[in-house]
Amino acid sequence: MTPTDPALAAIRDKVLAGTRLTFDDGLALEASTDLFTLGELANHVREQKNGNVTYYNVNQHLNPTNVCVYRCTFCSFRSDLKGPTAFVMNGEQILARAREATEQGATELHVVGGLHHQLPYEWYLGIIKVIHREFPALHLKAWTAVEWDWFERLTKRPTKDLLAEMKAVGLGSLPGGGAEIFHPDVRTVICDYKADADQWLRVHREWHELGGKSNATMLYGHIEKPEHRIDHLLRLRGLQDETGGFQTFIPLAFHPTNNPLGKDIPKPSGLMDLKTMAISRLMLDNFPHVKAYWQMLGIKTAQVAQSYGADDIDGTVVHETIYHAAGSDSPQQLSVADLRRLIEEAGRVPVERDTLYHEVVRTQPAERRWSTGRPLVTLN
Ligand code: V47
Ligand code: SF4
Repeated sequence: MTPTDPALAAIRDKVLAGTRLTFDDGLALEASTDLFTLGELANHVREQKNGNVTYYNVNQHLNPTNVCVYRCTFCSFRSDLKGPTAFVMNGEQILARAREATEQGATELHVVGGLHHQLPYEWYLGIIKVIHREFPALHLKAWTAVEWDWFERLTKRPTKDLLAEMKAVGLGSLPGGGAEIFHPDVRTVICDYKADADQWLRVHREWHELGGKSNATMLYGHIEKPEHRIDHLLRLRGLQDETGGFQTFIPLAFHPTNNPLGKDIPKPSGLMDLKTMAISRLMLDNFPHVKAYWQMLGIKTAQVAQSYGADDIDGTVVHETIYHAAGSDSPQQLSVADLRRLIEEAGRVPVERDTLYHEVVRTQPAERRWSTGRPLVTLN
């Protein structure tokens, strides 16, 4: 089919020939409103890489504290040290959550939080150590590069050593958070002081050099411009060329509720969500997976995004707080049946994966493992 936007014709030829897209190609994609062609091209790449499969996992989130020394202007989750909503979980609460995850059949715990003013690095290390000791089958995807950079500032020890130390006691992989927008024109406005682009990328490089896998994100739909998004994607593509350690890219739509940045900024439109998904898939030609995180996009857009480059919709999640603090109206959790229906309705084949994309084969229906008595959310 011929693109309705003639500017996309040359890019279409490149994508079909498997030729890498340039920064200027990225800008041309950004400038186009030919959503149909963007989706068609992204879907071509998606199907080449992942066929007709959409992945999901059975996971839970754990945010051990919301107290944070930083003040990212987009953040609705953080609290001051003595703020009325400040919390720090104790060891018992943390283990109880890991136990609940295990009982519900989770293969992964996603552990991230604030950078607490007073807690030492050993507190963060201890969380990984005790959970892994008690529940060794649970994959711990823990601490964003921003947190690792903070641990270095706390301990004055190189992140490389800290990563190796935590790997030895059970760290499984790194999540993709904290990347926001790398370009300093934006980064210094939305999250000054925390790890900059080079520091974020360095932590992931070091983790990859240790043989680990990680994810990457991009926070879009606020004050950034198209050139900042393309710059961000190309920096990630550059590191992936070097290490091959990234598994999944997750574009994160800005949620404007309860944070200073959101005061005059609306939520990104459906068009922008789908365009960003498609452009990410097209620019990140060396990333195996692109995720439509349903908690962030909403269930409906996540379902459609499977035709715009996404081959993963994340998991059951449970206990998500970052997006709910920022105004997400997605449910707190989805059942496995709901996730599978969401995927099948889009004409894809649902495959449960573990964190490292091994297929999970269950000997009993996953649903029977949901035993807490809490009602499960059902898709309409
Ligand atoms: O780094 C914070 C973002 C991220 C807001 O690796 C916000 O599999 C939008 O990285 N509006 C954390 N976004 C979440 C994250 C993530 C999520 C799911 C899966 C994975 C993975 C990683 O959330 C932060 C920041 O970029 N964020 N506040 C907000 N108001
Ligand atoms: Fe702290 Fe993370 Fe929120 Fe920034 S996004 S204020 S680092 S919790």
